Amino acid sequence: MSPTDLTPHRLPTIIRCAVAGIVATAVFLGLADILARFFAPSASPLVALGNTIIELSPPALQDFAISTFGNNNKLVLFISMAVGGALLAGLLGILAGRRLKTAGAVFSVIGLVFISVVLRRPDTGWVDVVPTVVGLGMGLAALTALVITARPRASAAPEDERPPAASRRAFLGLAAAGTAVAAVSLTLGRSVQTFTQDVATSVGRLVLPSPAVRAAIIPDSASVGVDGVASFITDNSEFYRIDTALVVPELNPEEWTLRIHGLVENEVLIDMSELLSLPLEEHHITLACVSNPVGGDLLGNATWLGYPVRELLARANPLPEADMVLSRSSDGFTASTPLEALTDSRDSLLAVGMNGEPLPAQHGYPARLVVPGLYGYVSATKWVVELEVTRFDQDTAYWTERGWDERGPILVSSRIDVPRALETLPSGDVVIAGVAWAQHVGIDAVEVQVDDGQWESADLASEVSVDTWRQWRYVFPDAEPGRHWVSVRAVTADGEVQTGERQDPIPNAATGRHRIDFEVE
Ligand SMILES: Nc1nc2c(c(=O)[nH]1)N[C@H]1C(S)=C(S)[C@@H](COP(=O)(O)O)O[C@H]1N2
Ligand SMILES: [Mo]
Repeated sequence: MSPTDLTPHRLPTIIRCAVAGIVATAVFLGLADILARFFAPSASPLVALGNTIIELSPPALQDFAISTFGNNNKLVLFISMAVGGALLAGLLGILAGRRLKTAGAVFSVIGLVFISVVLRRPDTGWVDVVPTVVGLGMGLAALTALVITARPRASAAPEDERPPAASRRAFLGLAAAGTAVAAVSLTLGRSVQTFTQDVATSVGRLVLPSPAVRAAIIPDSASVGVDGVASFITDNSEFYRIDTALVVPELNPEEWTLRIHGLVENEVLIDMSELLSLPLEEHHITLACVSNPVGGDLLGNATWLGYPVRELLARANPLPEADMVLSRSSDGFTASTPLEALTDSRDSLLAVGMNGEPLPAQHGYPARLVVPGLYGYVSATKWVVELEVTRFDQDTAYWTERGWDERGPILVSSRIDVPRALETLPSGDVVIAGVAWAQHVGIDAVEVQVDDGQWESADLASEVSVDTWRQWRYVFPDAEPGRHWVSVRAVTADGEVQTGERQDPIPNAATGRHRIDFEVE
């Protein structure tokens, strides 16, 4: 055999051992993950670790991940975990090749770390460590068996690094079996449908009542009719998703309740059948994420069906000293909403429907808050189970503890959707179009500046509600061939002009004007 012959069954011992470490770790985490389906969601060591990383990562990193990867931030986290984990597991396998006992001890210590990570989650108790313990045992067994077959026999001639053929086959067989076990468990463990038939079918079963108050009819004139501009209503499947939940919480609407307590005269407990029997209202409201970068797409507009939070709070009757409502989700996320935004005349909803359907699981099924005029992180709690009436000087919320503004009002902003950045267009008139928003204040004007010329007024689509975004359109006449650039700014109904001063999202949203360059042929 030539020294460079690295066909799979001729791999050097060190690589076989690294493979052993990776396969054994995958067996551990895969088996624990599938077993966890019978326990709490965070009983999966993988899920618990991912959630712990999210929770403990510095706010700047979390903000970077959301601003840069947007809806894909969790995928990026998973991939980083997989790459980092495989590296560590490979090293562990190599160690096992030299000192199996030491590696076994390290493996067990890692297992203990996973156990403590699982126990730290808000939704787990002692029994939820069972999947990790069982997985750990199987992983250790896999590591031992794999490493023993991966190592050259002591009896082999010293110059022959390779184990005998029988042992090579045993190693390959074991490695393939281990990989199959891990792959099947992870695939089944991660496919929500497998063990959640009852939730999946109850998603289908929650029948929304028709609204007592219907949303405004959306006229054709709410759209400027330019292809490529975000449509006035965002499809549920295209709606941005931002949350700290690595695994989407699965709440059974039959067991769901919302508890209102704290600085209130009466504690209120409401369940789903009572909620659905109340006169529900439908409103178009544009939701936005504070982490949205200038020109970004972390916002969307939907028709929400729900019950006014104002009415629920009136039942509870907040005490005069209260000034904040801390809403809490089933997975421990919290948002601090100024009490006033939930009791004034705006259409703050405890929502159960989104664009004519029950809330999709990712968007808070079976119930969430939607508050016009405030960023999602201080108001739009998904999977909401609790409203604690309190005070800003007494309580803080998830993102406030990480350096973000405690009140989070939405800032006026605008975006160019057409043309696309760096698009090449034929000469002549150039259609420029996009959206602008200043929820709960309203957009009065949008202005466009091409090539550092005058600020020109864009045409506005008709206003459906001050709580929604508004499309705009401007035709730049007779564009000369060559490079051009365009900026946009919006003016609110209060006369506030969107600032051109650039500021990062933290602590209270990015500012600055969206600008794109395009080319005319
Ligand atoms: N339970 C829970 N609710 C949450 C969050 C969260 O992390 N957990 N994120 C908030 C943030 S930051 C935003 S911008 C909105 C996004 O709502 P969406 O995912 O339905 O678009 O949800 C809010 N509600
Ligand atoms: Mo957000």
